[in-house]
Amino acid sequence: MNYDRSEQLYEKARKLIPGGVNSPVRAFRAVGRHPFFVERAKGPWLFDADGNRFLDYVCSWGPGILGHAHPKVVEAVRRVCEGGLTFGAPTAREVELAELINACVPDVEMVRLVSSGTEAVMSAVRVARGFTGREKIIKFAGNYHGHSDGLLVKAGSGLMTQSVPDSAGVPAGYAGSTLTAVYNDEESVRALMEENHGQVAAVLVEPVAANMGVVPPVAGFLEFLRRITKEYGALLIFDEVITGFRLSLGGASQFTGVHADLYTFGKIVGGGMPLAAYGGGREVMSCVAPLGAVYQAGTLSGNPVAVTAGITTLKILMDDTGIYDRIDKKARRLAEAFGDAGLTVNRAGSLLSAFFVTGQNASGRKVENYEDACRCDREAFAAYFNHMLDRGIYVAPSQFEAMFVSDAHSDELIETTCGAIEAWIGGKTNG
Ligand code: HOZ
Repeated sequence: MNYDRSEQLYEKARKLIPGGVNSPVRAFRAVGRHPFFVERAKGPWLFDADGNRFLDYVCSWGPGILGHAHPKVVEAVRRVCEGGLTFGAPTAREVELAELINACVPDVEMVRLVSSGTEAVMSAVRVARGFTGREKIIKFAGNYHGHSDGLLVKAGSGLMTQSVPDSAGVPAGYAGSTLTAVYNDEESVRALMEENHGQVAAVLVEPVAANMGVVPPVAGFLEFLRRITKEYGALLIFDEVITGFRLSLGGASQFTGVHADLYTFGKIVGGGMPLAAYGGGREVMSCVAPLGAVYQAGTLSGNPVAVTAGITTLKILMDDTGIYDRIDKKARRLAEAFGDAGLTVNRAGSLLSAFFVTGQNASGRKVENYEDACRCDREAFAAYFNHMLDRGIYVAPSQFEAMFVSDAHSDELIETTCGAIEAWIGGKTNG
């Protein structure tokens, strides 16, 4: 494939934008090549500045559950733009989106709309602190909750890709009230709760971790978190920025049967526009200003264009009852292909990861936490990424990001992808 135009753009971008990109993982550093620059996208396809076409399993890192540029979403956005792009004042649409979120996730009796997942989680943590009057929070190594200061501690996603668990520039005092437990390890949570008795405001968790690759909770783990938070008077926050409206219409609480006190959403809830949300029960959310003393605000919060994209997307998901079964089936087929290729596969619904785990011991091949994920062979992952991209298939350029399946990925395209996975293994065996 020819990448001349992308190369030119990258050269220019590096002079103007740190690393040439507006979010680190996009720089493709972990896979030893330069990024392609996207010009447009439609359905399951991305088209770059050189006219190359890629079958897209990144789906904008999660929002694209319907595929790119769904005609109904695009039309609704086009129409709303005519009436103004931002008002900084309440609209009927915000009420409608709040109603839809509540219909999908009944635990969310009240919701605040914000502009990014980072903002949603940062605000939910503030609410938990304001509500409980406590300062500390427990998070899990390898879980990623956006880039607010206190949450960049043993974080997943781009920090794992760059092998830097903690960001520079975060004052020790901010990170000091963030305690880190081991995902899927009950004892590590109980020990922190005991050591910090009466000080923990919340346990913050990705109910299905998807920023150290996909790592589902082991049986009973979320139920344990629900019990122990109640026992110690802390809140349970589900960070559903990735899993919300993805695992099921009701997200992780419907998928796993475990209910949290606070939820954060992003990605799908904005239908491809910059919109995120946090919410929970009426009592907890009544802490938020102007009702209560927890302050949070934003000029573009509830932006009418983003809200319209979110409403339209959620309505499509609510009307099309078969969608979750379809994407689940497709992801299962991909998981089979990775499994046949001898890789460790983790999957939850339409989220999956193939892990290039090193070591021969079968029990050592499970990936259940940050340490397991860190043992993966990054060079082997990079070789696989490049093999797929050379065949026009774009998977996330990092071992530690999820593979997303959309409704626009036809069965035929899934089979093509399985063929490319088989060819990669074949090439390795023959080589
Ligand atoms: N943190 C997101 C991935 N887990 C953002 C990636 C991006 O948009 O570059």
